[in-house]
Amino acid sequence: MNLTQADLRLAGERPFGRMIEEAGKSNFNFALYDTNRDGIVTERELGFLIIDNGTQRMAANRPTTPICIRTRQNIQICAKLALAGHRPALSDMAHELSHSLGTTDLYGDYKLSENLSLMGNLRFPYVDDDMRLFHLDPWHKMALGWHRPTILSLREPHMGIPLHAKASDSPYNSYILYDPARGNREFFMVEFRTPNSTSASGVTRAIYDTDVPGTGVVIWHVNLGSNLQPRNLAAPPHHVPGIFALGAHLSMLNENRVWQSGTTTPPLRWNDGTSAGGAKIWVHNFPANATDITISVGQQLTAQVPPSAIALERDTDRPGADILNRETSTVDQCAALCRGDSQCRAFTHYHGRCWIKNSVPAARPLTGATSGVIAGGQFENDTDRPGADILRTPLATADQCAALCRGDARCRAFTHYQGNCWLKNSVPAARPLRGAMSGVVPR
Ligand SMILES: [Ca+2]
Ligand SMILES: [Zn+2]
Repeated sequence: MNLTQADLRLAGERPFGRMIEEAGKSNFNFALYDTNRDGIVTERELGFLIIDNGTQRMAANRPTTPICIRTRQNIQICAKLALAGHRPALSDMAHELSHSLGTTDLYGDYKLSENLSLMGNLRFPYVDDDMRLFHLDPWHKMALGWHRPTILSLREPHMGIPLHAKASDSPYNSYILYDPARGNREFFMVEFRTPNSTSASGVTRAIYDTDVPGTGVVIWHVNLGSNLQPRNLAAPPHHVPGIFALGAHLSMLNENRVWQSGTTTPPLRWNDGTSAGGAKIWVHNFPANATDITISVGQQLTAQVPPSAIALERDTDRPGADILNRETSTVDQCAALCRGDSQCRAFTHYHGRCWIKNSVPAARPLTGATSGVIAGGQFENDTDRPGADILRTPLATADQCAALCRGDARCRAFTHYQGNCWLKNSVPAARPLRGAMSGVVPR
């Protein structure tokens, strides 16, 4: 046994080396856990949590390597070991055990992840036997292979996205918001956190993420290095971890970073200060005991047609259905005129004049004319249009639901609610429904 106390201890804390030696001498059958039968037990095969009776609340994770321990059964232990005193916080033990799986600390001077990730500044070293516990941040869940988020581009608006706080894995447990031009090392992750959980009997109880400080959306800014591990942001004299939860502004540092019902973020910004396309995140209203909510992402968070939803048609006229015509020098001005009129469904710009239309007349070739069709119609927030269903299908966003309706000649209206899309062959009366988005498609 070459291992010495000095190999493993935190400065003068405890005889880690002795504890591990003793474990190796025990009759515990480590060979049972050498699943790939290479004579070595690693942290991929067995989790080690060593609790001593000498220290109180300290916790750490130390590898046995480069020196490995040889056990009585002539098996080597070359593993990461979670170490704890006998009265540590539960979160400290979970934190140290997770290091054996490869998690990374997200500490920082501003406590940006405090109480929102097991890897943040969440520890309670001054309280004996503290039982508070939080989930890992969504990046760690993804990195560990526990969860696959839904990926959305910040280049397009996404209206009415379902977001689920459920213990079971769902594609709507978190989203990655990214800019294709920016690559895969800097992006945002969005999740819904709540201490509530709906049981089979429908009773809301605090069993999921019990001690998260508030109910709402947590927005993570993720910065990775070339090894795709969190890259700490050098901002001397302060330290900011590579993954941190966004507050509304700097004055919110050290405050609750849960975005509550009905709140809207300022435009998201990248670390170099540039705007992420002006995109904001809008948390739709939700009741206090919600476990499923709805958010939207985009520049315009009101019920407006997003500018990108206009499909331009070159050398095309759409004669008829005119509600207004006016001189405009550019197609953009004509499109803006249409967007600014709630009745406008299409427009044609020709020889410096703009016609806006309250329906979408048939297209005809006309050299020099540019037409445009409003793709989406207006979204009706928190609105259901029950009945007249011709199709129901799971779809992540209300945008996709609207597109499905536009592509189906029978469809006159749609409702998107909790990740499902209903298409309707008439326009049923509107009824309020929190989290639902409906729309009427002009035909
Ligand atoms: Ca092995
Ligand atoms: Zn740690």
